[in-house]
Amino acid sequence: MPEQGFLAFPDDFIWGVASSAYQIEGAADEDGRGLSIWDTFCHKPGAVYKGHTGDVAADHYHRFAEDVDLIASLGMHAYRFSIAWPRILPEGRGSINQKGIDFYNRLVDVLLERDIIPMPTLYHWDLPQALQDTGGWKKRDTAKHFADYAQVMVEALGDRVTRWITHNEPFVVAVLGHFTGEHAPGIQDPFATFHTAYHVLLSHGLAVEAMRAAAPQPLQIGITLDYNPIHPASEREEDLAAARRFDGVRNRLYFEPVFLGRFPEDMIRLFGALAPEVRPDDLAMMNTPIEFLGVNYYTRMVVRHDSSTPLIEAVEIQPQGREYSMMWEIYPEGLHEMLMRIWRDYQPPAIYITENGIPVPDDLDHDGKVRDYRRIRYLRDHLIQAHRAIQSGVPLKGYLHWSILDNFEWALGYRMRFGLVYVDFETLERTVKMSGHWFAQVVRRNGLAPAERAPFLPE
Ligand code: IFM
Repeated sequence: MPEQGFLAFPDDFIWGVASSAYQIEGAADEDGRGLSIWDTFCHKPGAVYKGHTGDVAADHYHRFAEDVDLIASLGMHAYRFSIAWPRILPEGRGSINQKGIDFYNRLVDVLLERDIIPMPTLYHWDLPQALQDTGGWKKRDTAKHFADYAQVMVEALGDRVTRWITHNEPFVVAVLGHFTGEHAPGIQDPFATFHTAYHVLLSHGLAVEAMRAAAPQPLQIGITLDYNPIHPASEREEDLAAARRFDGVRNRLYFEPVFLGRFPEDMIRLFGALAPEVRPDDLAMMNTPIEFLGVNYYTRMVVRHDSSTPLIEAVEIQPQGREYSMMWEIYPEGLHEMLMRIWRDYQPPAIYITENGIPVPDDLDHDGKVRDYRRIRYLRDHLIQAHRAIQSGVPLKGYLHWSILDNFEWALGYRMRFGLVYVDFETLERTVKMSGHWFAQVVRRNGLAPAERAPFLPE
């Protein structure tokens, strides 16, 4: 008999952890890896916090077996990692680097030996620099090259890997990479923004088609989209309209093509001459049926009308009296709101939370422990909302925490620690944090016991 008040997850629920190649692998110029746009960006003075780079990162390339042991020791069912395109095709296309394939072969084999489901993401932002040099995601050709790369990977791993994610967070690629320029390739060009989104989404559909054609067995393919509930700062008509526009740029622009086979009309109008020419057969390709949606949730956004902000005429505000992490407002109920809306509006066949986590300025205590109680509270509060969504009928099939290891947080460098496992970036030694032990217990019991739901008290 389960304890009273125990929040049990479905028997087949998949628990896991996530990472991405550039953020943990290091070994930037080893074994024939080509340059990616993040290598170039990180070495640009002033682009990344304190000039940090992913050159070494958590050195996962050399320590992957130890890292898989850690994942196994926490009892995880699945591991979401990404494949570095420039390790496989140093020029982005053409000749294949066998050593790159060998690395992911070894990683997959070690995972399978430990009964951990590999869930690779094909694109987590590290475009080969050679493709950027010919126009990057602004160019339609890049979508075709991505599909070819996806095919290479399915030919290499598709006998053992059945769950695949094409892209991670196309919004970030389009907006942070090509509008604000905070991310590689550091472009600030409104024209490039929608074109990038268009080509990334097109490449998703082309890749799904190529992967299915190359697969030796049926695959489950999905895409990971990030989502923020957008709340108006007030009930004033202009703030409501601003929130609707923000939601369009932030969420609908990506969900509608993938699930409804269209771009939102209001977005086409908003972008006007900055919008790409939309071809019906491209929309059909973006809307290719997939087996699941991966969704990343971190926070909500509260926005108000602001006529001085170009194009969108809306700005994000930080409501008073709320709790914030080092990066965002902590808003667990937004996870439930998001899942309900996605389920109502888009009806994906299955949903996985492929990322959710919090940056905490963790440190080792004198006894070698990392007491990251804030992360435990964050996790607990979000899992309660995930459970609530399942009770409401959402086909939520898994939860993968971001991240397994502390890692390179893009333009914010190593200052932001998201891991369940602490990494000392001098010695590269790993220490499982309190949150890692706590999460392992949730996984073991397949749910949360009442004690874990009560406010967490430091020991
Ligand atoms: O670290 C990132 C990850 O690469 C993509 N999703 C958000 C995380 C935290 O910012």
